[in-house]
Amino acid sequence: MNQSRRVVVVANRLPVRLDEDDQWQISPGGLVSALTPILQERDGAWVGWAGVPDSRLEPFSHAGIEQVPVTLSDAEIEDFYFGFCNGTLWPLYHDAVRPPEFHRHWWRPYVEVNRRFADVTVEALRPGDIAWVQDYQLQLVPAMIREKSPDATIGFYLHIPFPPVEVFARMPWRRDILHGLLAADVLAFQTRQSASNFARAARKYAGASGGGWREIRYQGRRVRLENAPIGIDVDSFAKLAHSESTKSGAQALRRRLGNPRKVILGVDRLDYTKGIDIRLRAFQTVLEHGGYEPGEVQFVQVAVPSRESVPLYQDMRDEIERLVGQINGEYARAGTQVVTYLYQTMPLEELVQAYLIADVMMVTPLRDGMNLVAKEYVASRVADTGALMLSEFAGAAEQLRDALIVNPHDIDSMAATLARALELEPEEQQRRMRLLRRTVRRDDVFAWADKCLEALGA
Ligand code: GDG
Repeated sequence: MNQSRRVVVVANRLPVRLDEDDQWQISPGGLVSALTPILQERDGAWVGWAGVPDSRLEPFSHAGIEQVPVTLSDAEIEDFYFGFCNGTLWPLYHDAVRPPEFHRHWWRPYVEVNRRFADVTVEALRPGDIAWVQDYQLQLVPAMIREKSPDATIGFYLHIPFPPVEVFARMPWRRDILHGLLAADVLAFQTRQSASNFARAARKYAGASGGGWREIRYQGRRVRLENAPIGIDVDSFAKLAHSESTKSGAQALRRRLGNPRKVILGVDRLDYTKGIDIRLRAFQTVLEHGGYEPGEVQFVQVAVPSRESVPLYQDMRDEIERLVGQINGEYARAGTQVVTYLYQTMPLEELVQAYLIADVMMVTPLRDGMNLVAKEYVASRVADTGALMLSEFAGAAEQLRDALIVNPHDIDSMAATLARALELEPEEQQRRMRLLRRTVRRDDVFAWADKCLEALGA
């Protein structure tokens, strides 16, 4: 195996963005921190949009990586990104928890933008390179690269779920999408379930053959399917959790909340897939049942602003804020809230402070590719205390079997599990957290990148 094959990552966004002083800065996040050392070592490149409309930028080098910008116009951001990606694909792939919209005037820009990403990638590829395409925004790119570079090694990773074939069936352009993906040599998914959903769809709607889900044949080629759950940079969370400044910040945060006996935490992008509203209703049900004095228990919800121009997201925000007001109106006392709601992005250190004070972490999406917040909470709980409530519909549930697994559609059972989690015995907390921490550490983001790249012969 050639150890030094160059890797060209192709993703919707570049790993860098312009700050207020017009300087390029690395965008923080697990994917970027996992891939940066790999690309640096292999003299790799990253193809993506720079985050500024109509910016016609030449390739440049930053952090030892060749950055290859793709230009998107304002209209394309509207129709490709907010339209087809987030109005069609996002809800459809998350089990249609909201009705997906199908518009031909969104599909055409999706094809055009995918074509532009593929063309820029073909330019950047040298013989022997690996093109590694990321996520649902770029599903046509593998076939578009293959057309122009028939011998290229192409990988694709889907960060969100691939839906059951009965749901995927609604997609008017289902054959085009399957054809786009099946040009890859390796298609990797967050869960076994997603890989097997894809294999079924490929057989049913694209004429692919082969039993099982590990390998299928399409137009005379073999396509390998991988179950490769993404992880986090565990050490960076553990290090922050051990640091004195994080620990004292966490104590201060708990004091600011009025030193409640129990803290429950939710951290999500504000998205209708994350089940924030149902989680609040479960908390409300626990309060209705009594047993907690005002000030004894606090629910902290961090909701990171996301896709704010999309009406479905505005509706969700209104609904959540109405519920927060209703619960506080009924159960708070002057000076003591029961729900602290933060519609903002926190610095990472403050996020870890929040993880450190959370006796119960509620991760209850209706559907989620993986959910990294669940793993970050576990990695931060270095004292082996606390309880993780995890939706059975998060990809993470295939791995984190020692969490308290819940059905996020069942408010009463969630309330019962929340009541149990709040009073979980210390030995039980420790037993579960140790096992969870072992799993999260073993399957970290570096193991994930190795698995994907090894499958590609990197
Ligand atoms: C997609 C898939 C899949 C959140 N609030 C703050 C903050 N965050 C960070 C978390 C975490 C990330 O955002 C969220 O990642 P998730 O995995 O939970 O969810 P998505 O954004 O929907 O991600 C998902 C993921 O891709 C990776 O493949 O797991 O299923 O939907 O890292 O820490 N970070 C900071 N402040 C905040 O307030 N600094």
